[in-house]
Amino acid sequence: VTTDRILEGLARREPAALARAISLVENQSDGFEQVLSHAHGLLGRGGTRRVGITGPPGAGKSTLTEALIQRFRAQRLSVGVVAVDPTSPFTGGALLGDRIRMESVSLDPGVFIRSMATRGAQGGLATTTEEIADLLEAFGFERVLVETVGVGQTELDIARTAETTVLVLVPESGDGIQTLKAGIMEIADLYVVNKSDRPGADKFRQEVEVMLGIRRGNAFRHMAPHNPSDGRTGGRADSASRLSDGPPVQPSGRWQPPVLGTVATTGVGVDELTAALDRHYAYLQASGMMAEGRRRRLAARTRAVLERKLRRWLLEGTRVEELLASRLDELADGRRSPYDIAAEILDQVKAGGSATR
Ligand SMILES: Nc1nc2c(ncn2[C@@H]2O[C@H](COP(=O)(O)OP(=O)(O)O)[C@@H](O)[C@H]2O)c(=O)[nH]1
Ligand SMILES: [Mg+2]
Repeated sequence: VTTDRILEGLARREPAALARAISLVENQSDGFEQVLSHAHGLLGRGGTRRVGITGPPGAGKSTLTEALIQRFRAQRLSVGVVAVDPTSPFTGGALLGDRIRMESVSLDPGVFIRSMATRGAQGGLATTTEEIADLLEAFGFERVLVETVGVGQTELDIARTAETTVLVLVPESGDGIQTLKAGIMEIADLYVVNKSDRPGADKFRQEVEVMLGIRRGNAFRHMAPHNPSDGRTGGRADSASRLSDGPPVQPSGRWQPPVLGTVATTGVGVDELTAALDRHYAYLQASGMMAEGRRRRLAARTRAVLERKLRRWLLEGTRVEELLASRLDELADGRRSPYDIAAEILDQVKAGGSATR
């Protein structure tokens, strides 16, 4: 019944229904998959573009997001935003801070901003975020921005659910170069050195270009540029002397991720950023990567949904918990191992240990 009401509200394009649908998905409440399945039928029609924005805390992602929203609105494009915030008692205030700073756009009906807590979404955060982005697209937003905090695997997974991934770095973050060395740089399609008003920005940007193999430099000559791990970003240039101002697509036809400088607070470089987003979108379409990426994401999504269903069934639809409880003594006093018991439980479940109801 609730689900039907939400679906009706969505059909009438009521923001309140959208907010309820998002909560339903976020909490995986009854009927959430029904809403998502319905939304799925509305995807891929309006030419919505999704952009993931990630980077270390304080890099200026939210400020840049706001600047992008303003650019898109100037082009009369509607924008939906999902901001994934880490939920810790120490950073809980960040949510409110973001909301206040987003004030310039928050009263605009062409803009919908949703902050999402990371608490509780065990392991499925990237999937849940992508599903919320689906809801925004199904609702009709023409640009969907996904902001995540951090440069760990989870954040990258989230950012990569978008068609274009932007990694925001800042010159003064000493760990910037550590980030590069850790090899996570390869995942982005666009690199932004924000706070380019700060000293050392040009040098930092050049260092990033050297790390990506775009520019020949002295600083990291001893290190081999990273190779693409998944072919998504196209990896390093054939010629290390290529400058970032050169063509974005290499002779081999692969995308060369540009490194852009921005000052999000004043809007410097934001036009160049939107132009680079357009170029990347055009590249995705012309190269066939868009269709390929879509197939890959659909397969990944189906696997994730299947895993989620299996997990739920295992814990709620079988006697797993009961069997585990009955073997806890043997486990606790060391007679048996968790592996031994897990194998036994799985055997029993497979043999028909479905719900005892
Ligand atoms: N000097 C300078 N400050 C900036 C710039 N962009 C953002 N900031 C400031 O950096 C702080 C963190 O920005 P925020 O967008 O919240 O970062 P986020 O954590 O990455 O979302 C805020 O005080 C911004 O005003 C910039 O380009 N230059
Ligand atoms: Mg932020």
